[in-house]
Amino acid sequence: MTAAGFVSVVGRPNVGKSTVVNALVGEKIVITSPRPQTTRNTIRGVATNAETQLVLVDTPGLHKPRNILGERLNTLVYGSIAEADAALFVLDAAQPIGPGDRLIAERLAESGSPVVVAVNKTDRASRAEILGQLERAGEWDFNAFVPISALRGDGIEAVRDELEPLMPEGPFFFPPDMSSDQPDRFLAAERVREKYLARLREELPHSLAVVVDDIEERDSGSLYIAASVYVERASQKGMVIGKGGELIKAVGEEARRELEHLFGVPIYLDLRAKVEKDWQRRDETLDRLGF
Ligand SMILES: Nc1nc2c(ncn2[C@@H]2O[C@H](COP(=O)(O)OP(=O)(O)OP(=O)(O)O)[C@@H](O)[C@H]2O)c(=O)[nH]1
Ligand SMILES: [Mg+2]
Repeated sequence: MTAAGFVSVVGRPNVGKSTVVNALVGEKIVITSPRPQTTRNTIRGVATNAETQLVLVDTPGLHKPRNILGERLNTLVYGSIAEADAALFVLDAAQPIGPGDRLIAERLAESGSPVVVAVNKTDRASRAEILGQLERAGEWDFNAFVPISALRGDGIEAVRDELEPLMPEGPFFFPPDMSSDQPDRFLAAERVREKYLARLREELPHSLAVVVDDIEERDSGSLYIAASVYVERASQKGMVIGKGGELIKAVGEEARRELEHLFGVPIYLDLRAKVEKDWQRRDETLDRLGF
């Protein structure tokens, strides 16, 4: 008999949720970055063993919303918790448990779902910090508490071992060799955004949205992908293009290489910068950009 279920991966921004999802899946399917609020959608990654399929739902970091986008993201997370069979609550080993973590813990407790707590980034914390964090988290009435380093892959098996028995018996939701349910256009847009997040400073990353407008197979077996890079103000357009088009070219080149690896075919990636005034604050643009 097989078992399969959904695991909502939740926590504050930047604690490493997406890195944990990639580690569990064993493949990079969601983007990560040192900037908070990298993840903006609930993205499913699939990790299948002989008997059990975990459908991991990566979520945006829960935070105090500053605009409609922020409110929509938080609503997504709460919805994801409600729909899941279990939650994986990720904490940063080196950061004290704060009001944000306590709020998430309360919501999880209310949901009644089983919860596994992962204390992440142990490679960056002292032994005392890790033990302290496990002890404080241990005051919550959750199922298991596991120290991990998602970056190094430490503790990932232990997390799997804790999650698997929590999955209900039943058939797999996805074919066992499938690692993500995301459409190619979304994966492509996210890779472009990730390359920008790595290169842009402070507030600009939050103003960025990437949309794939066109994706076509060419006769030669290659893929043609056209994507728009949206910013919120005319003054930001030059920043994403760079002097003489240098930045947009470099980002396009890096994203193209990773996408060729991901899709296994030659890729032609065409990037255009566009201004969409205050897109994060308007329902109409949020709908159109796919949030
Ligand atoms: N040292 C160390 N860094 C880590 C570890 N896990 C994640 N990181 C880094 O922490 C940063 C944030 O990781 P993400 O996986 O993007 O975090 P997230 O929780 O998904 O962030 P949001 O989507 O913005 O909420 C990235 O720079 C990761 O490389 C870890 O185990 N050790
Ligand atoms: Mg993330």
